[in-house]
Amino acid sequence: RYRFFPGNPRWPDSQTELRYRFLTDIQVPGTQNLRSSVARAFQKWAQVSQFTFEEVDEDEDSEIVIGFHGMQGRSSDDPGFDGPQGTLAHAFAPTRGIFHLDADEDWSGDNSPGPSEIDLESVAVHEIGHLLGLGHSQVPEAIMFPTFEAGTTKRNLDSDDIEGIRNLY
Ligand code: TQI
Ligand code: CA
Ligand code: ZN
Repeated sequence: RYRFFPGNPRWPDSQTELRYRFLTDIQVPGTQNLRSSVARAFQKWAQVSQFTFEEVDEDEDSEIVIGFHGMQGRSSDDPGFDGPQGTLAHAFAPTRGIFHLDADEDWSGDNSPGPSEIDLESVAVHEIGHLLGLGHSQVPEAIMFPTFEAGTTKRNLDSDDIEGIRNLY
């Protein structure tokens, strides 16, 4: 079954409109459709919760910041990613609003990933679950189950994910 983070951190009830922006300093091959893949991922959660999500320009205020990172961290408290494979992405619990993608992965922004490619939309749906306050689930069908295979897609919320978000908010 679904889990929350320790202490059940969540976005305040007053904040149902969450804005997000993309950092564009690192460009990654295969991710031309980054914006639409991430927008579709946000829509899955918007459909089953109180939240609405809106992309804003890079120089505007937003609750959520999305960006690629390489092995070099952006700051001293940021160790950076681990190169190809291993960790693909990470996102923090509410209300930090940080969603990083590993720039060194073989990302697929297409409808169907090649055999070794990582489906960006699938990973985004999972990481947005973390951004909203869900930890990992033990239900294998759940988006929040901590296993994902290259070359596959898993883009739709399971009833376990939906129960999780509806119980937190
Ligand atoms: N990144 C891990 C993840 O998102 C990072 C992580 C580990 C984490 N433990 C956490 C984030 C606890 C928040 C809370 O789970 S990952 C999956 C999986 C990853 C993993 O790159 O390993 C997906 C990214 F495990 F679910 F398949 C996307 Cl879908
Ligand atoms: Ca990696
Ligand atoms: Zn996870």
